[in-house]
Amino acid sequence: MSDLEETLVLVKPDGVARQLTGEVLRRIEAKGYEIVDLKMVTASRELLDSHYEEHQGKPFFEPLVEFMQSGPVVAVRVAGNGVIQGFRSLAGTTDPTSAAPGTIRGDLGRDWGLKVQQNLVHGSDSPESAARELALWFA
Ligand code: RTP
Ligand code: MG
Repeated sequence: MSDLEETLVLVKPDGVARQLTGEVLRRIEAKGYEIVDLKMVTASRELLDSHYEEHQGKPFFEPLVEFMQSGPVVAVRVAGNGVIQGFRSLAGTTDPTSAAPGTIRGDLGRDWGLKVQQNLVHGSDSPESAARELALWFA
């Protein structure tokens, strides 16, 4: 049975700065997902306000948006069967401290003195989010 989806993956500024873009892309491709489109972006405040609209008003919103503007991010359109939840499985849980070994955040995330937002990657969390986010980042 085919469940072909597209999702938005972001390599966040910490991932780009730590030169882990290739490692993230390697894991996506090794799983069998297809990289359909890719670009490096320095995100505007407006883009990030829209991207993270579900988190507006939360205590971590401002630090998160500031962090996401601290350097370029790599935006990736990824296709594959069940890729929306599948990439989230590859990424691991939000906090790298507790993310499982074998995941991007579990293997590569660091927790000495770093904030939870510095968790290397973003992946859309539903078909609705994926469609909305892909339209924002690949307008
Ligand atoms: P993402 O959206 O980046 O794929 O990650 P996620 O679904 O696992 O996490 P989400 O709840 O959507 O939160 C978005 C990003 O906000 C930062 N965050 N900080 N308590 C905190 O300080 C906190 N909680 C979340 C993380 O960067 C998270 O990825
Ligand atoms: Mg999320």
